[in-house]
Amino acid sequence: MFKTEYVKRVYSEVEAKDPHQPEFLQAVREVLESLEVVAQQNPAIEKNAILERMVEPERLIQFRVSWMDDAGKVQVNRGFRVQFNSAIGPYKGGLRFHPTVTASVVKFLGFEQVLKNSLTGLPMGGAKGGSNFNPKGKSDAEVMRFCQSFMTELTKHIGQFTDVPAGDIGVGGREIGYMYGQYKRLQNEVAGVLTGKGLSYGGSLARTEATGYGLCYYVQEALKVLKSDSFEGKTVVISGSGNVAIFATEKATQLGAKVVALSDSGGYIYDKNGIDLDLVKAIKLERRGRISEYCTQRDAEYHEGKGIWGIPCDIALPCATQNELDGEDAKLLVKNGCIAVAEGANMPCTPEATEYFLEKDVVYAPGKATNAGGVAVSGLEMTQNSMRLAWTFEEVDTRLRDIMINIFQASAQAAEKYGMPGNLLAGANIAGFEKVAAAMLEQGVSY
Ligand code: NDP
Ligand code: 2IT
Repeated sequence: MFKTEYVKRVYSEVEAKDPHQPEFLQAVREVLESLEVVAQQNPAIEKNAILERMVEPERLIQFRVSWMDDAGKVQVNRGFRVQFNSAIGPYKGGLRFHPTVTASVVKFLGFEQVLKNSLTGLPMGGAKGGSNFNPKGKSDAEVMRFCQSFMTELTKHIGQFTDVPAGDIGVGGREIGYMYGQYKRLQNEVAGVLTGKGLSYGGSLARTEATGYGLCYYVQEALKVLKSDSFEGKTVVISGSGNVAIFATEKATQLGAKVVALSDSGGYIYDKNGIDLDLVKAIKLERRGRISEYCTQRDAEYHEGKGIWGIPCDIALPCATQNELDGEDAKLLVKNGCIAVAEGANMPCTPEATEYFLEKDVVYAPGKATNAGGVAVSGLEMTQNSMRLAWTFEEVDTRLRDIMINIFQASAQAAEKYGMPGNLLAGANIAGFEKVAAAMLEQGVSY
């Protein structure tokens, strides 16, 4: 609960304006709780209505996306782009294609993206977008027609110096390619307007791996500094089996851990011998199949539904979606000896789970810090596009690792500075906020 009148008022105004946006309210509440102490010590924040401006997006665009399916039927979806904050650079953030996408979901993601992008140290503002379009079960031709229609409207609002979208759930290389092709045709211009592009037309090496790898670099550093420990010999449970989960599995394994479980929205697999990642890649990346198929080829268990957090592990990496790990799951993990939880997904832990981890002294790190490697390498892709150069995998990967270590250090230092040592959640929120707030103050009452 809030302690100061100022923050209490800011939150209740958001609640009154957006009572039907639970995900957005959840994200705002968590951040405001961390920033209360900062606002108390810096009167310029209240005087210049910085928090009021932070919680109000600069622009929210909603649009109709009509397209024709393979049967010749016209389908209608809803598209969004929220351009949340441009204080430190052009808007930047992913696009999500999933039936659960609403204004609330894109606003929570855009709000978090502002602080995440700030933490990377690169000059990027925060944005997010997407559609309630469900790519599952659609043919490539249907996905292409949808993407072309989506981009026909989105193109009016983006640009390499304005807003640079990328992927997120349901948006990978295939979708980025179709959208990029349409942008280029509409604008008659070759520009780094999307990131996560294919390597043959301006993409960056290591962007595909970046979020999962970055997550593990952060955890490795946190374990080293806070516990004099590492991934070596640890048992790891990872939820999801998409882009983030797959490359988190790859890096955790390279760092000496054994990943024993992965999931999708249908259920989870448990392979006590350690996940065979080549098989997962073949199922998920090549065939767009279900994780249950793993058990037809390996001696492993498949369980329908949730329940993945009941598997005993040392380290848990939720990499699927928001609110996938609740208070009960947190209790189970701690009871089974889990020492670290780091978020590959955005807001995967409920507030009850987060609170429990902090209370029990589990190393807990929030997504806006731990999954920032994806957008960081997107920022590096923008740099390479502007320079008309392509760096090697090693060069990008080294920069990624440095950025993740910096994010851990900045978060730990901010937590320490405001009297909450070891609280990497508050630290990330504060470190991300300080730079954005300073930029907003210096630029006056513009937005
Ligand atoms: P993908 O689409 O590649 O994979 C998503 C995975 O999560 C799939 O296994 C999917 O299962 C599962 N999933 C999605 N929605 C749900 C749901 N409602 N319930 C249960 N499982 C679900 O997405 P990414 O790997 O790219 O993204 C995963 C998370 O990481 C998201 O929170 C995203 O915002 C975050 N993230 C992604 C970044 C990136 O660079 N891609 C960067 C930073 C954060 P199924 O196939 O059954 O739907
Ligand atoms: O949540 C995220 O940070 C992403 N989906 C990546 C955004 C990006 O612009 O690369």
